[in-house]
Amino acid sequence: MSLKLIKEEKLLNFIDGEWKEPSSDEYTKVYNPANLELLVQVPLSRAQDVQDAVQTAKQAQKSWALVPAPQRAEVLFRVGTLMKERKERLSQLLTMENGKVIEEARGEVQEGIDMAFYMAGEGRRLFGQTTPSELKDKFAMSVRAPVGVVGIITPWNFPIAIATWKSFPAIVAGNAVVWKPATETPIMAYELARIFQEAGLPKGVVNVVFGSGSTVGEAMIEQDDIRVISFTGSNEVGREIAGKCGQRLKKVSLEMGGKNAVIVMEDADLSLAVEGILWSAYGTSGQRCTACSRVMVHESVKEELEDRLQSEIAKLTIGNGLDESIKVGPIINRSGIEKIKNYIQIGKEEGAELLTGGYVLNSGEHRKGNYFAPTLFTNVTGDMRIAQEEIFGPVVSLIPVKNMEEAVAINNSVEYGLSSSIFTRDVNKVFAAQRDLDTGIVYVNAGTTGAEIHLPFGGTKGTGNGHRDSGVAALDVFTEWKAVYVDFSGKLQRAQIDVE
Ligand code: UN1
Repeated sequence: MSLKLIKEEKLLNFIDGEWKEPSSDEYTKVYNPANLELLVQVPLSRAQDVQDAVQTAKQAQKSWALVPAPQRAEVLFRVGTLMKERKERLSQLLTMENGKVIEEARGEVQEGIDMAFYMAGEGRRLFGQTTPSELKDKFAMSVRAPVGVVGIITPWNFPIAIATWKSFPAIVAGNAVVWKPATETPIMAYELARIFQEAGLPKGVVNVVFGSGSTVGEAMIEQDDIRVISFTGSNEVGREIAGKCGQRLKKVSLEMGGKNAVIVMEDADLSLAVEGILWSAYGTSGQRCTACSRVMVHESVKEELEDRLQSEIAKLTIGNGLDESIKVGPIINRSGIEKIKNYIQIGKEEGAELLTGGYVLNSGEHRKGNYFAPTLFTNVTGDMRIAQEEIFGPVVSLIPVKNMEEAVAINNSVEYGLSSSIFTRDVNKVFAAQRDLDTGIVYVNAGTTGAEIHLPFGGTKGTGNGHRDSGVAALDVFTEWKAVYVDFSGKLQRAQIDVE
């Protein structure tokens, strides 16, 4: 299946409102993971391109910051409208470059549309506080000021949604953006840049520089004029970025994955739990930061859950996500497949029992793409590597437990803390679990995926460094608090001293 939705064979960087060749003249090829067809070539830019983008952004930001926020928001309303008009085209392109099935691609594009309208609304809020002064005839308030130029580094697994989570709050708050999208999924960046252009975003407010993390990402960190780096990606890379940004006193916001778990208690609605596990574990082929990869199940319902999951897994259709009947798409690339294969081996060696899956699908239609069979291990213990480390594939480990306390302790025993879920009908367990689960997101009677854009997104421990994407919390990443004191007494009043 070959849909020629974009004309370009080579994508270009987007700097100062124009499409520019990279200074390197080097490109890398982007393939559709469903059939390995060549989609486009993407620039491997150099530090010089980043510098050009930053200089442009710096100039553009000065006048953009002076545009009243409600007018800045008008651009986002137009961006949202254009995304809505192009939803189907964007979704198809997203499926082609990322592999996620078309229904999920539509969901991801919708997430971006929602973010556009939500953040456009912030143009009329961007709330600060007014507060009394301790002195007479003095007024005190805090306002949000833009930080200046921000750098955003986005992953391939949500190439448009996460780009909107980071760029839209930055824009509405009066910043300019230098954006490095993942080289695996450049088409969404190209499409979004075109939408910014058509929506009338002034030149230079958003700049896209394609290329590798080690060259372009590194150059972004080294640019003193980039005051914030917002990154979503691996824990390993995130730590490196944080270290380098720390040295430079650059603010850095990190979102680095998870080892998310569903807890199924003895009183759970098992049909609902099965649906929730299937959707959050095998949807997106497990390539979500929020994907469920562990299930702590009460021992009294373990066998029934195993049986039901196995029979539902057998019904999952796997293939090219452009086909509406397909439920599970491909894995992004060969190295993703290799990583998953390696964990299957580790699981077997650790003594986990493989119930289904555990192999690469490489016959018939599947031969052409990167497909991995949905996999279920059971009799896993919480300390096994397959229950501790992020696999980023369609692999679930069932861990039998005796009670909720044990399940919560296992949930909290991993390095990550993004999302967790509990299936129970007991209100006491619900409230205790939401308090005790050490994750940034907790679901009750739903799987571990499906965060909504007006709530904070992120997590504890190795998932992040205390910041959040999405919701009002995102504004904290892209603004500086400024405290403003206005003394209208006509005399010099000294705080902490001239008080009766
Ligand atoms: C991610 O996997 O990095 O909650 C983002 C969800 C989606 C976002 C996932 N709304 O699963």
